[in-house]
Amino acid sequence: MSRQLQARRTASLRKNVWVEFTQLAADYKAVNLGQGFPDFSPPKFVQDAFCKAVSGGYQMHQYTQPFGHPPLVHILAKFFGRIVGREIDPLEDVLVTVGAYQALFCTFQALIDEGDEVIIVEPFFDCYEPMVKMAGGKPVYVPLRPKVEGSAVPSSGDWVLSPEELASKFTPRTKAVVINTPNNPLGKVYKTEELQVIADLCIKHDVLCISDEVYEWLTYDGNKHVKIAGLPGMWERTVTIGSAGKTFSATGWKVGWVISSKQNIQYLKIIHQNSVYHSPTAAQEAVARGFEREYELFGTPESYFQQLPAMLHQKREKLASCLGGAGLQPVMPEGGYFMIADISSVKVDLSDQGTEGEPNDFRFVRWLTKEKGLATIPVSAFYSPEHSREFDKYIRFCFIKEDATLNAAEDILRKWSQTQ
Ligand code: IK2
Repeated sequence: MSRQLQARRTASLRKNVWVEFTQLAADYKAVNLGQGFPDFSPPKFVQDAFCKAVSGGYQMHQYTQPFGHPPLVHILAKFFGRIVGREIDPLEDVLVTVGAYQALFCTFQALIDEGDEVIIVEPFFDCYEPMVKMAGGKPVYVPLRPKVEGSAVPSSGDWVLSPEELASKFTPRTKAVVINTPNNPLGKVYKTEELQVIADLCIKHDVLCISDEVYEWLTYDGNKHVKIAGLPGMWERTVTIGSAGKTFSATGWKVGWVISSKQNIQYLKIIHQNSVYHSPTAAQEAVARGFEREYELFGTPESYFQQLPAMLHQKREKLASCLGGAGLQPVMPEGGYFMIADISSVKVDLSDQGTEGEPNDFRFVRWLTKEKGLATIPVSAFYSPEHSREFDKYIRFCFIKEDATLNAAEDILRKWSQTQ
């Protein structure tokens, strides 16, 4: 073909970090603390619900309602209505999507126009940037920065936004701000006061807030997840995104959702019905049953939303102690299932791990995977090119892994520290 093959919208997009590093982990059969998925099964009650759905008659194998399987939209509306303390209309205020990925895609496609500016708080889940660009928007970045350098046990809570810096990013072209709480990769859980600063600016400048809350149940040490949509004046201007993959440890099911006011959701529906039409029926059915159970058990020790963070809390402690032992300074996450660690005190020769000028963390992660058999993710992939150099001294570990996997990682780190 002699004519231009590549559509312009793909031309300025960066290489996707998951493609290279997931393949590298597989090629080197590394202990994988890289990509964020559990290496264990989802809880039995949702697995049983899925099996029951699959053997439950022809309807579960056919199309369901395009904007969400009826039992799922009803329970999502009931569940989240109780949390935000308002009536949520299951048919107008909820859209079920193919994972949170497609929820994000629909949001940017439906609400961002050519030339709109979208403020993205860094570090950010990497797909926000290409999705904004594919919609014709312009990403504008503002980083969380650690406020206490060198504290004994650095915490993700020490990473904060400067209200002045954030305010300076708003212009008449700003259409939306994107936040992620609990944050991937940092684990920061925004406090109400921090969300209020963002909310006040959104209201002042008449801007939307896109709030990615896929790790909402995973908080530690008494930190509480707060929904910005629940703050005064924010419901109409907030688009809240969730994921059954993260909620029920079933990332392969690809069920996600968006909850917002009808005035926003109506436009997301246009993108959704003209792209994927709906998320698989049986998976939606199983997620609905999972939420129905959790609705009844909410706040009790039997609730999976209590049990999963309790289990992850122990894994977080285990990982933090073995990283520290190997000279990698962890930043203790308040939420989510990732931990970043500072690699600056580790001295290794990275000269043959990629091209000169590439961020240090990319080269370090290649070295760690190939030479030590431990797969992780470079943190600068979660930053814009303008800020990535400032943060390329960190790598990310995923701790939603079997204890056997974490033990294998601990062994690698222990042996390595003995040779340092
Ligand atoms: N939003 C955030 C913040 C996510 O972390 C994810 C999933 N990412 O996990 C991969 C990793 O970081 O290793 C998503 C959205 C997408 O969620 P879903 O799997 O429901 O599409």
